[in-house]
Amino acid sequence: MDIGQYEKEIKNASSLEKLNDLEIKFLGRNGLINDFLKKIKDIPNEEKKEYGQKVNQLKKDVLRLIESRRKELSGKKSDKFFDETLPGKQYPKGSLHIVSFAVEEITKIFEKIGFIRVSYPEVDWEYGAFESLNMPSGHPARDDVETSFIDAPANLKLGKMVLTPHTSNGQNREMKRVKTPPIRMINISKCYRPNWDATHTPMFHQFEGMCIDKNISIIHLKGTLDYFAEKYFGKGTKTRLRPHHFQFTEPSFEVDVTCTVCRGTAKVNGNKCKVCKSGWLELGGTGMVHPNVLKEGGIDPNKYSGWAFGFGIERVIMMKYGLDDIRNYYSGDIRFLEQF
Ligand code: FA5
Repeated sequence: MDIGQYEKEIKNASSLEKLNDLEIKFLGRNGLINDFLKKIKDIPNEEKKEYGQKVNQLKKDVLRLIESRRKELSGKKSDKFFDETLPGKQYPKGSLHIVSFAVEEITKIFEKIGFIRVSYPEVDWEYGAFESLNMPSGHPARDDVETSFIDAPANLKLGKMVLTPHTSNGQNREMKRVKTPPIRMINISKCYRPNWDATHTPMFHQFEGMCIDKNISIIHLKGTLDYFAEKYFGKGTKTRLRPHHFQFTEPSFEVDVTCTVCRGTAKVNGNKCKVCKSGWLELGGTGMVHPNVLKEGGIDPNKYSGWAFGFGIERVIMMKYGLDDIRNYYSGDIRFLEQF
């Protein structure tokens, strides 16, 4: 049981592979040191204890020598040729989802002109989604936005719980949060409506702008829409307002932007533009905040006025990149998503 014999062999091991072989030879199940242990049964009882201690000590010493030689050999440069100039492995890079990216882009555009990004609940009371917006219970305008109700007890004052069909539920909450104008809000959130086709998904996102202060007029609204259209869709994009009806704005409009494909000319290579047919694409709804909505938010309509708009994020992305089916955004098809 002389350690010297082991030490010599271990120190002479010229590679990690050779050292591994030695480890098996000395310490393996059928190795030399285990052979000593197996022989313990032949040792007289009074010597067994001392014999066992010696074998254990030998085992520890051999292990220590092997580990220290292993460290020396690992630090040595491998003899195998390694080309350091070869390019490394390329791991796929993740990126933001097309909708998350647009949310960030839109937030930045509005923050530059002093709008504050907020996010209000996606599950709200009927009060927030309708009553506070001048749409009392039973009003036919409520049918314009089909609503999904939550199976939960109703609140006596606030009504049933709904999955918000639009971000306009944030208007009343923001007025009550800020209390005294000026208010410049950009509310971005998920919305829910039971639709499913190339331009409608049951879950989608809206961004709702609202500006309230003294002497705010449609001029400010138009200026803000033009600013957004140029920043988001590109220089030269124009907007127009078409009369419309919303219960919570008066007057109300639909906003169009010049088509991103034909740049408002309605023609591509001499033919009618297939995307817009008219030179214009519909962006969403807008208008001057109705006096009843201001009152419900605790704001005096004789002192303050304001405007609001609500646009679909999936739709503006569609318009910007000329996409034809928003269901692709949520199909989970990486080949579609990694294009953006
Ligand atoms: C509204 O939701 C109003 N709350 C907008 C508004 C706000 C008007 C403030 C006035 C003042 P509308 O139902 O038209 O309006 O929806 C606005 C936009 O949401 C649509 O133009 C469309 O871009 C988007 N949108 C609506 N439903 C869906 C859907 N199922 N999937 C994807 N986008 C949708």
